[in-house]
Amino acid sequence: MIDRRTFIKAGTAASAMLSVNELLGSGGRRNSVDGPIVISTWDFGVAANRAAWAVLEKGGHALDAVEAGVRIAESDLNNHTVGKGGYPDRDGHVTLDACIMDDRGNCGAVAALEHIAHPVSVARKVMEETPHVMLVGGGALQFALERGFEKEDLLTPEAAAAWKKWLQQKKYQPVINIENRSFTTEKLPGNQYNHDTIGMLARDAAGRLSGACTTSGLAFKMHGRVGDSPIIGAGLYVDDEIGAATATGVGEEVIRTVGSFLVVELMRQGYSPEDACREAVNRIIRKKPETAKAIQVGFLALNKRGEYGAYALQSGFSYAVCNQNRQDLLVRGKSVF
Ligand code: SD4
Repeated sequence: MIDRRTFIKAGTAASAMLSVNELLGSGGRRNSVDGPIVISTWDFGVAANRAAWAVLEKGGHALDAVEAGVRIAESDLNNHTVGKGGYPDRDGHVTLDACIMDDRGNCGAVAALEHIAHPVSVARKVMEETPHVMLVGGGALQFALERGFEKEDLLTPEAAAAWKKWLQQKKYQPVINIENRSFTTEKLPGNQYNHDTIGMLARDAAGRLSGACTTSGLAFKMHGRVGDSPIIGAGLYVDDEIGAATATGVGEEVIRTVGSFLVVELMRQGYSPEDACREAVNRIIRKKPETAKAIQVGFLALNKRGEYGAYALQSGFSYAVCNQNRQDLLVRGKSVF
């Protein structure tokens, strides 16, 4: 795990270490690097970025990079918020949500998918091999099996134990910053954390943008609940003319504000990635001020020039940055509260 001393304040030391070009415009600092870049949410983004970088440094497509990257988080059984090993819903089902989007506006998604360890790859198949954008539940599973994905039991003994412990109290409360290992001491039953979606954005050597987002959603959610992560425009959006954005945190508020689309549209208006993310966070606060104080939502954005930034409701949000200068940077995101 990354020691918190390796965190670098966005826009301060990071600029120096990365030889970042700081461009002032539309009232905000802009961090940018030439060449390929991949950024992703939370601490586990560092390992995921490395897998994406292996694709990018060989001149590969950003789409292949983000798929390879987030699959690392999906495979990590110690991670109880993405893929196999994810915490189940209140009825004991592990249901996964994911989406992927490329530079040409192609996108695919799956929601409430059970028994398949790599939902992002099923989402990519939906994108490439069907006329549709999203498949859900039993239909998504049927499609995955037809495409040769293996049917697995995704509920690990650790996740089952945490669920049983949770059932003793049955109190559902998303807790601020429970997502982030580096900044919180609060944990759920099973000594684990509530939710950590991985959202990843990449620009490849040819300048093409792509993104992916994958999660097991909020731990112990209602059966059938789908968050923002598989919803194009909410959990992820890519517009190759402008930039890309992704979200993490309590998905209901991200869906309400169509958060990732909003961030991209703000960048279209000239906002820096960080300013666009901050404005999207402020939109959540304006719509539901009381709710916003009690939850976490973080946005992460990358524009066509390779400038990146993030903003969250609460402190404690982190994101990982990987480019030709450095592959393991973890940045502490700025926040309103
Ligand atoms: C959801 N946005 O299902 C996801 C959860 C998440 O950090 O991002 N947690 O609402």
